[in-house]
Amino acid sequence: MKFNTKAIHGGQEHDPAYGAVMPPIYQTSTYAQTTPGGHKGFEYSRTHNPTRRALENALASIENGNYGLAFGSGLAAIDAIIKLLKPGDEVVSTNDLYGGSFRLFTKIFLDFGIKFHFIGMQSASNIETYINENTKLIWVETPTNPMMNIIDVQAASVIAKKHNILLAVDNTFATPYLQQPIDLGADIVMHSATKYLGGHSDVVMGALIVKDEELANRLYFIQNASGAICGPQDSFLVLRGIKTLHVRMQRHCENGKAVAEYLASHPKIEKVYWPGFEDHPNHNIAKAQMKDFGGMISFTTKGNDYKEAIRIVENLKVFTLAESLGGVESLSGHPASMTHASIPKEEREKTGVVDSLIRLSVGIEDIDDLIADLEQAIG
Ligand code: P1T
Repeated sequence: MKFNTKAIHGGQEHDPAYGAVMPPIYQTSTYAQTTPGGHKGFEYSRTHNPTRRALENALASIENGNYGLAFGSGLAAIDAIIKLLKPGDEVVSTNDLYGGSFRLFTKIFLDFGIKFHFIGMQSASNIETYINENTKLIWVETPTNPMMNIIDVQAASVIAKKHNILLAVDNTFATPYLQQPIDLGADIVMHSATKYLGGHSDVVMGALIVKDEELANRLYFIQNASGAICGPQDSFLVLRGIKTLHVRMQRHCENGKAVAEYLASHPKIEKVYWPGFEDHPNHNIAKAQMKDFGGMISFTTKGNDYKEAIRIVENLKVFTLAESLGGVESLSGHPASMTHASIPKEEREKTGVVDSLIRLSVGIEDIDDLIADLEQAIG
């Protein structure tokens, strides 16, 4: 099956009870047993739920994995990955990543004896410099949030395999429509399903997809034992979202390109970060590992003027100033004070997250209205 068909049918069966085309929302915590252990495959909804299972099967299908796991948030999914590790283990992570992932690593797991190296991965060979006998995981986000850096997943996977280390890729920005990390050699794909997979800004959810059975079983164990699962209603909503992922992504990419080009030609804008530009440092890798360049764009104001950046986000009307991304509606954000506020100023400025940086999640509205909104807001 090709991707567009998988988005709609992948891993799905019609409901065995009445043939419902969409899986019912099994809003139940438990399941009747005829005798202890005598049940129909479901015992308790932390462990399994039929609606969540339908979603997990869809997730596995669209990411070309064998196993999907859904969690209560993207951070809960990352938390489950790090719980594969033990005190003394080390992680090599990209230094440009979602602020909440950085906070989880440094404010929670550092205290559990796990060491993190935050490094620039624009040249994947840099990863190898930080690998030693304690390294157990490479953490990649590509495109990165919010600087839109591109990391070569295939090159990272060659290094991971050489040293027998797990490679996890946060595929939230790209989605499986644009990029399939398992095919590029990743062991674990992670999503904030809150974003493009859900697609309608109405759910908070996380997802993991893996190919290897043993790794899947370790993660299922953590999912059940730690219990950070999502509910059936949210599972239904994300499953519904996935069914239009391919058409939404097409429009996100089209609108994203038009907005990036508009901003790049604007005299009041200093720099636009978008991997579709030929002069983006890793444009060629983006072209090779992604189908298109997505709808996320960051930019700075001329002269790196913080007040000007705030004025612009306050003036935008069609773009709503809000945390999050990946919904049908366009959003703007100020990473330094919002999504990346938990990264110390000195650290975030090293990667380019300066006070004049604005991030846009370009939605699927009419492009003329989006450009007109930017025009009136920037002036
Ligand atoms: O918000 P949650 O579903 O827990 O997902 C966390 C997360 C993980 N990875 C990436 C790349 C993310 O962008 C996020 C969440 N990001 C935002 C809320 C944001 O506005 O950037």
